[in-house]
Amino acid sequence: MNTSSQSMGYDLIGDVHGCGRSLEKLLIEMGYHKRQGVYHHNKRQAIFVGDIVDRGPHIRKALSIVYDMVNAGSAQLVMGNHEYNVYCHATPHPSRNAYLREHNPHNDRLVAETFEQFANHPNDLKDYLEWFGRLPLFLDMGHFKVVHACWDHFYIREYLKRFKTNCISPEILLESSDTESFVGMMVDRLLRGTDIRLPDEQVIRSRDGFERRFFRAKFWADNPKTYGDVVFQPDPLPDDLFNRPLSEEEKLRLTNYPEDEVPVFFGHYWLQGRPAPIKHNVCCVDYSAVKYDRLVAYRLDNETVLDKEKFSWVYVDPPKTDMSE
Ligand SMILES: [Mn+2]
Repeated sequence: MNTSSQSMGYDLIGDVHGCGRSLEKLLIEMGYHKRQGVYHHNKRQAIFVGDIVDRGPHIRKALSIVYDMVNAGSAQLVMGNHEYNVYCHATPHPSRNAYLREHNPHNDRLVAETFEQFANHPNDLKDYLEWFGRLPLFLDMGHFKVVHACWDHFYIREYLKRFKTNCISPEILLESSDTESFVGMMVDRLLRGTDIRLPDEQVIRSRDGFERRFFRAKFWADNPKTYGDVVFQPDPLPDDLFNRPLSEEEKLRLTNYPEDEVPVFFGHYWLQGRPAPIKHNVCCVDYSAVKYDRLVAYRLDNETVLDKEKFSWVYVDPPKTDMSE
């Protein structure tokens, strides 16, 4: 892991989700330019928090920009749950007659755009899958940290002890397909965050049409007492659930990010509106680009207290007749 270049600036870029044209606009706006066909910046490096794929109209373009930048050293990418899903959806289990991730209508739907857009480019997809199989799950850069959804000290310490690397591998991905295994639980925690099951078999329907039996919870809540203290998702909880006390068991499932830690950056949570840090050391850079809000970057220098003036963004326009994003 790179801790040597504290003088270099870093641009932490939120979930792209196939908004390839908007990504290009954001990079140009931040002073990146093409050298031998690859975007780079003389004094800065881009760090993508994952979820380049799925949902949006220009997934191939987005992937090729990020892949080329990572290979040239002008960017880094941590794995998002969508890269994980695509990899596991496409990879047969070596000993069972199944894929690493079950094919069913819900799972198929989540990865549909990616496979459709690569239908005529199978070799490119193969290269990207190979790459996904070796991505870092998290980055500890010394003066800041990056993960797709949840920085969990316990899992990350254990992972480093066990595998001596921050990267995933095809072998580890195979193990993770057993959701009860250590790696299965870790991947779920880091890439999807903590969640709490709704009591009494309740179901809420989210705005994107999926039925949810869980709600997403913060990993930075201090001493939370109720569901309302930890809920962190675009869909609000009904009042009775919002005020419901957390059980001791539910509290144990949560994790916490200490106030005195270095800043942590992540995506995943579909924020909207004008970007701002969540806390002085906690920053989500996912502002719902693919739902026509903003593709956002936090431009980090050496500050330890994050500043709401240090975001850059481009608005993502709804499609017109020419299919622009
Ligand atoms: Mn996402």
